[in-house]
Amino acid sequence: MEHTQSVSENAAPLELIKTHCPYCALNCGLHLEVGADGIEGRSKWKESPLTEGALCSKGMTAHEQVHHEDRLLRPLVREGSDFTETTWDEALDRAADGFLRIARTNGAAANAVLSGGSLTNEKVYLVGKLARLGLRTPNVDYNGRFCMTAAGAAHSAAFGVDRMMTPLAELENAEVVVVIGANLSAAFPVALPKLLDGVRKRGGRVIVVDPRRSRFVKPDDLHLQLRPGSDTTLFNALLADVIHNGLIAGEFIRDRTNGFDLISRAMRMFDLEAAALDCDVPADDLREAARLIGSTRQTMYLHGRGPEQQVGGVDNVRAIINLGLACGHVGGPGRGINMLTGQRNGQGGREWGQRCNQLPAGRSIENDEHRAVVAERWGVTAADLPRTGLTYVEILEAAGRREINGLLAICTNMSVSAPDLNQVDAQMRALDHVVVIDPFFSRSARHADVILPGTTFAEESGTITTIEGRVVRIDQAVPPAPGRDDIEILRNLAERFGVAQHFEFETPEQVFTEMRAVSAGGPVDYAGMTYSRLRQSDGLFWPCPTIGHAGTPQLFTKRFATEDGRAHFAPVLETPPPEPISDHRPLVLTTGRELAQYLSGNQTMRIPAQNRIASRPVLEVHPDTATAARLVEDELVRITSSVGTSTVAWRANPDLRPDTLFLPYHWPECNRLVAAHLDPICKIPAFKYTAVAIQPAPAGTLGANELAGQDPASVHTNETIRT
Ligand SMILES: Nc1nc2c(c(=O)[nH]1)N[C@H]1C(S)=C(S)[C@@H](COP(=O)(O)OP(=O)(O)OC[C@H]3O[C@@H](n4cnc5c(=O)[nH]c(N)nc54)[C@H](O)[C@@H]3O)O[C@H]1N2
Ligand SMILES: Nc1nc2c(c(=O)[nH]1)N[C@H]1C(S)=C(S)[C@@H](COP(=O)(O)OP(=O)(O)OC[C@H]3O[C@@H](n4cnc5c(=O)[nH]c(N)nc54)[C@H](O)[C@@H]3O)O[C@H]1N2
Ligand code: SF4
Ligand SMILES: [Mo]
Repeated sequence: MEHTQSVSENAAPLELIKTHCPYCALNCGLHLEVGADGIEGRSKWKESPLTEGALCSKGMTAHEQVHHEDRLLRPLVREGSDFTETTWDEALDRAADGFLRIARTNGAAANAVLSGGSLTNEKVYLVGKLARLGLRTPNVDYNGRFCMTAAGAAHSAAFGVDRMMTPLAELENAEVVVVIGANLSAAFPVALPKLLDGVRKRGGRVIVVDPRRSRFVKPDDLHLQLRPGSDTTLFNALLADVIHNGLIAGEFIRDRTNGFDLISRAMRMFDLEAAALDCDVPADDLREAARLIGSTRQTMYLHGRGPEQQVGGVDNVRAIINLGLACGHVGGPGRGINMLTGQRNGQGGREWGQRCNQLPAGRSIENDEHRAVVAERWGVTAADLPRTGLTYVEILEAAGRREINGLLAICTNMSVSAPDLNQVDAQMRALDHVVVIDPFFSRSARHADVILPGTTFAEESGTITTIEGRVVRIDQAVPPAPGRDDIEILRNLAERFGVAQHFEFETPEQVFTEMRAVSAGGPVDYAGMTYSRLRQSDGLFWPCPTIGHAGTPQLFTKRFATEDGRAHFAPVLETPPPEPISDHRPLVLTTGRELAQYLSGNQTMRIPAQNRIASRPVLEVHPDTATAARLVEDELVRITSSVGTSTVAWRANPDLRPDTLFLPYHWPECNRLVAAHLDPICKIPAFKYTAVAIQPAPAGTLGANELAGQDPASVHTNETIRT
């Protein structure tokens, strides 16, 4: 651990611990100021990579969660409808016994693990290992299934791996930037909006593809305000126009890709005017976008969850990739087709084996060579490793059918974040044994039999892989308040499952050393990274195969990671939503982020400064739509979908399409409305498209603002759960 010192107001020396914000994948660097009483504040880490000391309001207050009065400090076990405190040993015994009993009676696959992309790489690795070797279940998946799997599946198929291909600082060399379904002002508020300003100042153009005009969009940008769900049609139209006007990169296509002929033939049938009507975007704007994109090699694409959280999520991303590849927008300065990873460790979270189809270091659980390598390095036989299991929503659905009976949930809060919460509540209730590991009592924890107090970012060391694919370190600032950390909890469970020999780690660094060895030669290679190299540098980008290797910030300069070394085109067509808008439900509800809150809110909703900015869900409605629906200012609105009804506050937003509504997702009111429709390839839920109707809420309806205070599910303290 590297320590520097600073002086606090009363002149007592404070230790400065370098770390990274625990919320979004920008992983802004910061210093925690540690004194005799623990964390006393935070200060700038000016030299931190990419973000250079800047923080959004969430990062400024993130440390307040560490010593928060709501922290779970002692394990809890269910006694009837209450929880009582107990010892670690008793809670761990009860947690493990429940799973062992279920495995004996119903088979190992009747237990499942759901985890999260906010865990450090070390914990992700141990979660996957515990599921496969300890519980011996195939059914382990993580909340990145809700987030990065459409982008991941599309990029892996096209390029061989799924990581941001061009570092974000390269935006300084881009002439055109295409932002597709990403709300940079709310979701990536540091560094990115500023980098886009730089592009504009140099005379470059920003093209935005989004049904909503967010704050980062400027008047001179070209905004294609498309019909929700129509990204594939729109990108096919751009590709057809680029081909028609001879703006493709012929040499690049010939030397470095395959499958273009098929695409090019398919695109000949494509009519831009018809596509423009279909997407509800002016045809001239599409032509202008195609001309801008195709006339420079320096075009960079940034795609967020807008096109991805759809039933055609993977195809939407492939349509973006087809266009970028045809124009040669990869493999060099100022260009790249970049996915914007979301959670703190959304990148590492999908590399280290907590996905149902994956072994560590991006290896496939169905590939016999990959199985053999991991089995050998784990000291087991390949036959011991389970095969592909169910994905997140499928696990919950299997619980509802009582095919899965035991659930270990670490770092995920399904009872706010999964689609169709009415069903999720029933599915969670149908489980016989639920163990939750979380620093705070979550809405999901209401269903737990055992709650084990989890670790906050300041209480552990480890590594995180940032949005760019840069592996960075976090250092422990204070000891874990509950007395043990997540890694120790996982080890304690492993001991009780009889596999202690596979979990003999005293420190996170020892876990990382094993991970490096397991990753050597794999698709995601960390072998050349050490904790001290990570600290001495600005972090290292994978692949980094040897100690002397400088890491790989820019991917695909000469070769793609596919077997043939080429990038692959794939023709795609728009997938219609299973429940399109109709006379009955004429509006599209789309959902997403609020700047001040993070995901299910279980951390940020406990921080007063964040709640002052955003304390309840507020539906955004175009003013014409509000008038047509006779909504009344300052009164509530009732939203009805095919699966649920929610009553919330609303406000007019002229920057939305009139047929589209936007609701921030951080409160349960949102996912009560969203049905569990999944992309058939990657099983991401279609969070961005729900057909709904709105009407003024009947007078006297209990509004969301009251609910947030009263619903015991929304925010818990140690006090409320024991009474
Ligand atoms: N403040 C804050 N920041 C966060 C998070 C947070 O919870 N709070 N979460 C982090 C995580 S995990 C993630 S994944 C990222 C998400 O980051 P983003 O993807 O940037 O955020 P979202 O708000 O989900 O929505 C993305 C955009 O998609 C648009 N959209 C909706 N439907 C469509 C469509 O059909 N096509 C297109 N092209 N666009 C559409 C919406 O209007 C919205 O502007 O944010 C990260 N950052
Ligand atoms: N309608 C709609 N729904 C969505 C989305 C949307 O745009 N619209 N976005 C989706 C996306 S992109 C995502 S990423 C998912 C997120 O879905 P969730 O899995 O619900 O994500 P979090 O709210 O971060 O839940 C993490 C939980 O783990 C705890 N935690 C945090 N760090 C740690 C740790 O280190 N150890 C332990 N033990 N616990 C920890 C937190 O307190 C919290 O309770 O939600 C998705 N749901
Ligand atoms: S939430 Fe994201 S942008 Fe805000 S400080 Fe944390 S890492 Fe940076
Ligand atoms: Mo996410």
